[in-house]
Amino acid sequence: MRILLLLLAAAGLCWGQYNPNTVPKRTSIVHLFEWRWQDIAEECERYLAPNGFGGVQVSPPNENIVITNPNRPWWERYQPISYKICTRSGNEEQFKDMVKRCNNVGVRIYVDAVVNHMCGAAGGSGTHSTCGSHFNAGNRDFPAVPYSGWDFNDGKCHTGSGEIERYDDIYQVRDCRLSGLLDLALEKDYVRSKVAEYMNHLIDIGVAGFRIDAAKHMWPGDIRAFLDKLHDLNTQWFSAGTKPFIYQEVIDLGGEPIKGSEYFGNGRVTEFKYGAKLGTVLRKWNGEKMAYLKNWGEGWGFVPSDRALVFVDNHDNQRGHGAGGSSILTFWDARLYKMAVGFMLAHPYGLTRVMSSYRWPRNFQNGKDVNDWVGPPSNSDGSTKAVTINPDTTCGNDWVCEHRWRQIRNMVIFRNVVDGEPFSNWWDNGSNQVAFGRGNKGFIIFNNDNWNMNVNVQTGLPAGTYCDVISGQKENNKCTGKQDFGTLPYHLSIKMMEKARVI
Ligand code: QV4
Ligand code: CA
Repeated sequence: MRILLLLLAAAGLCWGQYNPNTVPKRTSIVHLFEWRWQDIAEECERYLAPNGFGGVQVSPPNENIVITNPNRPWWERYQPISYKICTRSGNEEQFKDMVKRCNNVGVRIYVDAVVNHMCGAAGGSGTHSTCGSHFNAGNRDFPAVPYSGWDFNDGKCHTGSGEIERYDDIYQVRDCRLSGLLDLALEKDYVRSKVAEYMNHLIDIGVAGFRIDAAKHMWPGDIRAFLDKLHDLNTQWFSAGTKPFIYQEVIDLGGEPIKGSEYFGNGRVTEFKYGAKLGTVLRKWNGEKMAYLKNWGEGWGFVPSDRALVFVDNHDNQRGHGAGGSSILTFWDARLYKMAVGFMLAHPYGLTRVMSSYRWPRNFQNGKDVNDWVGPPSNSDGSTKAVTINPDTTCGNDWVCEHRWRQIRNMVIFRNVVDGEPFSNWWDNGSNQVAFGRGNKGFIIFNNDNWNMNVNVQTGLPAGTYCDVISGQKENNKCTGKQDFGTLPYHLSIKMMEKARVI
């Protein structure tokens, strides 16, 4: 066996980058968007570990530009100034404490790595940065890394503006500026080494993997080159030789020459078709209906399940950025959103990521939310507000905490319980009432028609009394929600041939 491993290693086949490195039977991750490190550490201990969450995607931890017009937008964190660990979420000590405390309770940390670019070309010069590092965007001067003019793609881009102008030209998508962001020359070993140095610093602290931001805008081979420079994970929490989990943000809704599959050699990819299609089906747009979900997954043209990172919405498309358009369901559409997340967590396809957001003052003008830039809940000095927990376990201070909604938390647990069980016993009424099981471990029923559901279905479960974990859960050996299957509220009602676990 050792010979084979040595051969694989020699061939640079550093496997394992598809594996989230979670502790066994923890099958979902949650994106705690814009949360402070100290709040994440507390959430790991008080909520995520006890409820079986596998890990947390955190916002970019590296120093970013400070933008004051508009006033501290969330997206300033996607404009790096250096790889120092200091942002509105906290400093390096707080980051280290979070990683240690979360790992110690078996909750992993995944870092959003913004390594395709630095700040916008019009970012100016000075020390308006979250760590006070000096920079001069005009001169491509980032002394805190250091990067200089030699380290950017200016000369390689052939568009008039220097920016990406067309997505059907694979060269400009990679070598020109995305929205004016200074594009790093990742074919250079020096740049690859600085990126790897940053990621290795995080790996040595104890992170379990990375979201590669704007991966579509980097050549797959360049990403591979810096990934090959990465350390194995910290053996304080991971077995020797464990590789960092990699999932790459590649928006591929079809229709462009760049495909997600080009990036499979590096790790998983984000499957944006998932949320876009599921939103269309649950909104019943374009004649879509839940009965069509019978072959959900690769049958709908998605990437292979073991290469997919899936989600209903993400931090971009929940506010009209990135991809997915108006079909995307978010916490603003609570009932359908719970149905969508419940379906995602019950279905075996892909590695599932739950979004956890903050509320902002949406203001639609001519169909566009002019407040899509608004940053996290913040104090008058611009610092991010703490995540407070209400007596009813919801969050205060305008943190939405979708991951704490009973239906979503319980479905995260459901996914852990049915992990490894086959998709089974599909039933549908040809419209929007569907049901399916996961082997003999779980069963779920949806009613998205606007009439009652009154059928007998095969669940595959052993006879018994089961708690409905959407309307409640099992507490002190009792069901706090429904347990018989008389007439449930129309969105979830069914008569069972046998006792089944209504989820
Ligand atoms: C604007 C113009 C430029 C002009 C520039 C001048 O568009 O043409 O040159 O001003 O300064 C912000 C502003 C944007 C501005 C840019 C540069 O919104 O108007 O350019 O800064 O100053 C996030 C936001 C962007 C934001 C960016 C940087 O979504 O609006 O741009 O952060 O602050 C594609 C990609 C995909 C990407 C998605 C949004 O394929 O990879 O667009 N998604 C990821 C992240 C996303 C982030 C980035 C990439 C960039 O998920 O959050 O963009 O890191 O689909
Ligand atoms: Ca690029």
